[in-house]
Amino acid sequence: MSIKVPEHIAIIMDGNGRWAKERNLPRSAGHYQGTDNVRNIAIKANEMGVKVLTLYAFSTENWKRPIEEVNYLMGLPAIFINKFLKELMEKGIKIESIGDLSAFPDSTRKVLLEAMEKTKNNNNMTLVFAMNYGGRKDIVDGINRYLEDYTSGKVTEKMTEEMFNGYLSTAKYPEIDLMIRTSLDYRLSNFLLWQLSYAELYFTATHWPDFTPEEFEKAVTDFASRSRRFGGLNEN
Ligand code: V0D
Repeated sequence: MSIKVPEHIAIIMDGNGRWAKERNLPRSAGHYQGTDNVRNIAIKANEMGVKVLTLYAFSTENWKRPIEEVNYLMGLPAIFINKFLKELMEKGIKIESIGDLSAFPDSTRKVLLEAMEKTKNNNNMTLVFAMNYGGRKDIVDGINRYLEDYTSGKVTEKMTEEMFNGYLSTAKYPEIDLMIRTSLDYRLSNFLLWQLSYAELYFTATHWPDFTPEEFEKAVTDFASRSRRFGGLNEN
């Protein structure tokens, strides 16, 4: 029997620092290793038929980290793109982003915007990087955009849940089916708050650099069996 593959998966890629500490390496080594793993999991997700993979690369809270660490993180998009853009093109993977890019250094923003431009006609999976993203900010920004539309008369209806989806940064993506968090913290940490309302949640103790394509497949298979048990009447 073929399994029902989730259309949209979101991941909190936690544990790079802990992975490094356990090996007496600097935190940057964990982030570097984590960047390679973004490639491994994205390739696997694409092969499995996932349509959208949203990764929490940088939260609005991450600015509070030591300056050296923030600076190192700012260089990761370039490292990733230089290493893997060719492969993303070959596999038809498109890069997009959510979150407020205006706070990033010009060089980081440029790398991201160029990668988005180069991959925009790729049509297999969309790899969405949540960068300087916060779930509450997404909701409040959506409210303010609605307020503009309402006061300008562009919209006359009261708000509904359906309409509100359209005011979020994720408006064009399908509903999130599965959220994975590595490194065993049971928190949402201000990730996609509204969007995760109905998602299955998968938590694992594995640190992000050690989270293999095989374990990713297991998370997806678990999702498929849970949605068969709790889903509608038409499956089993
Ligand atoms: C660090 C683990 C890929 C979590 C993964 C700016 C935190 C590695 C990117 C990336 C980060 C972003 C945009 C893009 C291509 C790649 C990335 C950041 C952190 C913060 F177009 N990994 N990655 N960006 N980490």
